[in-house]
Amino acid sequence: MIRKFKGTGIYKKTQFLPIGSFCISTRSDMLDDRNQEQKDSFSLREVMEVTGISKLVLHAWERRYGAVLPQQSETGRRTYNREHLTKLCLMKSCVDLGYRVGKIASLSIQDLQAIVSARKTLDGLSPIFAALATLDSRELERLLSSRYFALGPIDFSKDVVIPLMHEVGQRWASGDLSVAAEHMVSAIIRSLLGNGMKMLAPGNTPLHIIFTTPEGELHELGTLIAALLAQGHGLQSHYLGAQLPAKDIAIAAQNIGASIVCLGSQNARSHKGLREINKIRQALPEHVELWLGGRGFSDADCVAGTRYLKTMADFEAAVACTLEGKQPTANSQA
Ligand code: B12
Repeated sequence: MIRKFKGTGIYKKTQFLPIGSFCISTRSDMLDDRNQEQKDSFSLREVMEVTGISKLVLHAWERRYGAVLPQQSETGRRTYNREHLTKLCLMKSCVDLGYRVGKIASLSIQDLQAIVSARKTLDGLSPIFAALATLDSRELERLLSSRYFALGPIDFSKDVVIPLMHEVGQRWASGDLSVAAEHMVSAIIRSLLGNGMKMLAPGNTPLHIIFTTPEGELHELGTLIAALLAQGHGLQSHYLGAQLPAKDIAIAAQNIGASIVCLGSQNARSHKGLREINKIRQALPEHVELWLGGRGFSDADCVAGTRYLKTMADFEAAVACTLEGKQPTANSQA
């Protein structure tokens, strides 16, 4: 239900998004679309109405934590600006999520937004974790496939797979998720992402890029996602599976006519490190670029003639540069 707050152009929405065991109010999201008049000064009463924070609590947040500093008239009447209002809305959402005011009062609007949206993403994943807890593979497959078909392989990778697998890793490390559950979700995602390569239109540029992981590295989902992204950008992606020996990488690069070989790693201890990367570099012709993607290569980022790309954003930027014909900045030191 939405009702207009008399004379202000502000609407109070008495509707909350039920998210997991918490309720995140949609107040801060509402500010922009609602206030077309671009009003930038709000009375205490308006702030209380929009944020749902009582006068007592609001004053305590200001006094004790310096959450916002509204202008005060000689008679003590407070005037808040839009930034104050946004911050207070976000703070209220965080408090509803269980955060202590003392911990969040000094955060910026961007940081508060990040907390709220990370929580929303995570709560959107709660049916998936419920299926994982009971090892219900049919339900898990249904939930993941519906998201995959709704979003398409690229957005599914970015918006579902990366946050989901991160959380799987956390829960697995803390013993809250079984190894069987982690294997189950990895297998389903592996199969969906593999299918994604077929779903995407083939690259429309003459650039061929091959993807694999070095021997020992079983983590392949990040590499598969990179292959999908590259294809989405118009490169001709070839995903060769995980753990390809150096000499076979070189043969594949030659047979395919690849101008880039991209290796992925999510755990530095899984592969043989610098020695293996040097071996692969030497096996490849000089004109073939060697890109190293993922956190597992943070130690190998100094190998001459390679390019280290820590995140998917780094990878997409490198692809964009390549397409624009800019020279990549390969490492120069040995
Ligand atoms: C799924 C998984 C597995 C699966 C992999 C299945 C598969 N088919 O890929 C299996 C069961 C095989 C596995 C095994 C192991 N795993 Co594991 N695994 C994971 C888990 C849960 C998810 C990994 C994943 O796919 N994430 C999705 C990717 C896309 O996200 P990301 O890792 O955050 O990657 C980001 C960047 O690094 C980058 N990126 C990643 N890859 C690539 C590739 C390219 C080309 C580019 C450009 C960018 C890029 O993009 C992402 C977003 O920016 C992680 C937990 C986690 N927090 O990541 C642990 C994790 C990676 N595993 C870990 C460990 C310790 C292991 C084992 C050693 C466990 C064991 N005792 O046996 C073995 C090692 C096996 C081996 N020899 O490789 C640790 C690594 C710790 C570390 N030092 O970094 C993690 C972090 C878990 C943890 N919290 O401790 N694992």
